[in-house]
Amino acid sequence: MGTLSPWTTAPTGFQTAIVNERDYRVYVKAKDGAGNWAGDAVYPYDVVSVYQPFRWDVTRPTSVLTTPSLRYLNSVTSLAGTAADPGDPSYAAGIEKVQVAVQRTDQGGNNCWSWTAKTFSLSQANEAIWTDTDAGWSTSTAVGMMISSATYRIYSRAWDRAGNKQSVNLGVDNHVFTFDNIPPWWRPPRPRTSLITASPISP
Ligand SMILES: [Ca+2]
Repeated sequence: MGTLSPWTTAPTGFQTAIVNERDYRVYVKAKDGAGNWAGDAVYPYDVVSVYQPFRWDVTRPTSVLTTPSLRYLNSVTSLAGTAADPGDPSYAAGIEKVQVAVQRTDQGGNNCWSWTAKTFSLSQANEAIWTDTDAGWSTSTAVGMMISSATYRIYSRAWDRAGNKQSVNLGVDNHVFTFDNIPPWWRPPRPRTSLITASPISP
């Protein structure tokens, strides 16, 4: 037989037997009809060994928003935060990317920001509400996103390099703030008109 491609195997219990956040190697060897072996190593580090290394990580990463941090704001130019892949620091896969979504909570219906349409027009179940942030986990707010007196909820979602994504409870996990860039209204009081009419005092 010339080739056997692809070959596959699915050992029972393999996935539950391996330990989270550890490095593994899968070794392979093959023998032809004449008895010649390839990859027939006696020990794992034999030079003839043929293997594929991988790291097993099934722990979800985390992220939090740090900018903006206040409840009421009159300027929001960027959304930024921090992210981490918890667990054993020597074996956790590490952060791949962080995504962010913006929701207007003072308006009902489909109130999540569309990064392409530039409107609050998507349902929170729509994956298009998420946009990738830059490597430093920040993204700029878009023109038309921040309207005075509107209330916003910001979500962040981290992914690790093993493909685990942060679990986000939409409508619950969030940072909420009210945007207001209109100065408060104030009018100086007018002098009261005197109700007392002066009259000459008779002697
Ligand atoms: Ca992880």
